[in-house]
Amino acid sequence: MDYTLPGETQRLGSRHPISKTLQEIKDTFTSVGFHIAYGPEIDSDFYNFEALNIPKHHPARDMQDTFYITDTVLLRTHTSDTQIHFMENHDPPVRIIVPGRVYRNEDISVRSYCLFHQIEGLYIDRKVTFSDLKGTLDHFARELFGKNVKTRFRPSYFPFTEPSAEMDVSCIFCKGKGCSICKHAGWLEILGCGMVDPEVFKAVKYDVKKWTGYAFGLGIERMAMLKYGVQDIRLFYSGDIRFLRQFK
Ligand code: 2NM
Repeated sequence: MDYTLPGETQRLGSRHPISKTLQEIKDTFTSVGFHIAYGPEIDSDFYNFEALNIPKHHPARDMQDTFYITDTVLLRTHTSDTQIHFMENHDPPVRIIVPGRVYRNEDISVRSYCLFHQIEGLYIDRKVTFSDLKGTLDHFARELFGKNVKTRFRPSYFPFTEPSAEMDVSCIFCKGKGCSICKHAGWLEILGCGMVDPEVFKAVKYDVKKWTGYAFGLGIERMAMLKYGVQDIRLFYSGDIRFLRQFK
């Protein structure tokens, strides 16, 4: 035995940036009282579309956007399907987030991939207001991007919420001054949200006179790209060890 020989170095692995970002976002919501719910990635068009007030001829239902397994069975395009399952099996109040994989049949580019991760949140109780939504999502933005970040809400549209909004944060790269990443807007869009449409409550047989709620959804890859300055979404799925090593 030659004790003077150099030892064999052990290479430590590192957690994937998507796992890290997911964990961080889950922690910020569980610390204010949300529970985590999981559901199937293969689901029926009732849970993925119908119960969410997405009508039969909506473009999102098109073969071009959704991977169908049969006429009525598909790969979920968002994790809201699991919120429908949850509401069917639990009476309000509801405070859940649903993390998971979702699938979209889109052209692959630096911004979009056929598979990505989402977290959607759902909060239902008596007399829930848009202020409750703003307070919670403001808190979330500051936890994730720092306490000096500013937020703004812009009106938007989703079939399952009314009113609906998109939330922006002041650009974390230029502090709102304008740069190439925020396309000189000073703001970055980070999530969609709104007050749950009564049509959704009807689909799960909740009393629309008694219950109100808010919901939101965000893409993990997008958050991770902003947080770590990653320019191409495909890098997360490349398995390239040189990319992954940077997240030690
Ligand atoms: C979003 C934006 C706004 C949403 C709505 C629901 C449900 F199940 F309650 F209807 N879940 N998630 C929602 C609302 C998702 O993603 C951009």
